[in-house]
Amino acid sequence: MIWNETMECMDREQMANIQGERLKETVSRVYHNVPFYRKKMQEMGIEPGDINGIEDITKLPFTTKQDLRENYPYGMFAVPKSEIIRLHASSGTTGKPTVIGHTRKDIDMFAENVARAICAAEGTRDDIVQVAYGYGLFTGGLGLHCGAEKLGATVVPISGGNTEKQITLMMDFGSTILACTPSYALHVGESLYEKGIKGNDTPLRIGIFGAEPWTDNMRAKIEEKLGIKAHNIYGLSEIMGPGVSCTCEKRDGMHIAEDHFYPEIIDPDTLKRLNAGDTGELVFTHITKEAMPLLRYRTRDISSLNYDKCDCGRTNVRMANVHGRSDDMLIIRGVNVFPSQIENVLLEMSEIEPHYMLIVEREGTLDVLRLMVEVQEQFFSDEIRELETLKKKIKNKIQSVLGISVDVKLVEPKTIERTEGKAKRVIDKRKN
Ligand code: DLL
Repeated sequence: MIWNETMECMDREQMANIQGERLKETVSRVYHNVPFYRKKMQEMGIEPGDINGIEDITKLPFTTKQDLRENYPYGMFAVPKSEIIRLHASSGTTGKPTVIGHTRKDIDMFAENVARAICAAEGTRDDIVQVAYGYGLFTGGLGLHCGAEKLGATVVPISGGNTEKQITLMMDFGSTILACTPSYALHVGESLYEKGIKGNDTPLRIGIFGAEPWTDNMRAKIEEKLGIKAHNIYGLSEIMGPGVSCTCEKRDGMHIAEDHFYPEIIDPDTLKRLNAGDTGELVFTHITKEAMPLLRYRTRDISSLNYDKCDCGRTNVRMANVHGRSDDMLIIRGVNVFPSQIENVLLEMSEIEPHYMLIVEREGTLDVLRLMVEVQEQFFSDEIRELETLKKKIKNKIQSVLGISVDVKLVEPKTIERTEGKAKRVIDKRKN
């Protein structure tokens, strides 16, 4: 089912007109209400009157996370504080968090877009949605919650963690959709397996997973363990939260709610806008947001855009799955690697469990990449020779596919810590 056929299946020209109108209105609002934007635009010599359509977006300034930090906590708000009904904050690991405000209309828009996303992910009002994303300042829990309610599905607001209880309630309540991070989904799948419950014996049919990068190989593992069809949902707190985009039944990219968030792909070095299909940094501009509209917000996420009409009937642009952020990229002795590339190589090997950790260190002047990976119980024999052979196999495969050498350490299943939220798979000790 398509939740909002008018907006999701609109003729592209008509969509561009709507986007243009909404952009003009937004630019005028931030110019008059947000000193940060007025100053930036004045410095660039532009005024709201210079924006006549969506194609003029390239005249506008970019916004970065640093800009939000410098205006902490309320400096970017475009409405009086009395209009704000909810605050969220992004999970910044360094420095101050970034604060995001929402008016009532913004929260309605959030629910609308998550309802669209759940429908795209083949959910219906007959589903029981177990929301195992964290509730709190993180947008995952409340975001999925409001969207599922808007759709009219039944919500089980269990939040993350407490896997035993997740499983009991899932079986007792008959949850048909699990919404959580892919890494937590994997953990739930493993716990089911340990209890002797096979994927097909659960009431689950769909997974709505996101908030962190995951590869197609990881998706296959999760689907097998949980006996479901897994969908990818994307978003970020600064723009809204989950539901900025989501896969449809075709799973060939994630449809963006582009009547609310205008996407662009730029070259992160030159800041030049790239063409459709090119891979680069994803940038979003709010065109309906009230509380805190952001112009050309640099996500750091790497993706590309596909404007072809999808076989599902939607015309909304699709973004490619995000396999990493420009700041996640590791440079190991001059070679660029994303952790997801290593994940892809690893998960193609049947001997391996989908749990790994990358540690980057500097020894003298050289970068050293260490990989800790779990090996399936049956392969973890006492035969040192066999383990040595497996170690060599992993090392050679990574070397041949990615061109980097890696020190491999094989560990027993369950050695690597499981997370209920976003997985942390890289420790870069060079940064200390
Ligand atoms: O992670 C919002 C969210 C919640 C999305 C639940 C999906 C599901 P933040 O904590 O602000 O918001 O983190 C945003 O997470 O810039 C990406 O780097 C990453 N991310 C989010 N979804 C995906 C995804 C939420 N499907 C940051 N694939 C984003 C890859 C993702 N990365």
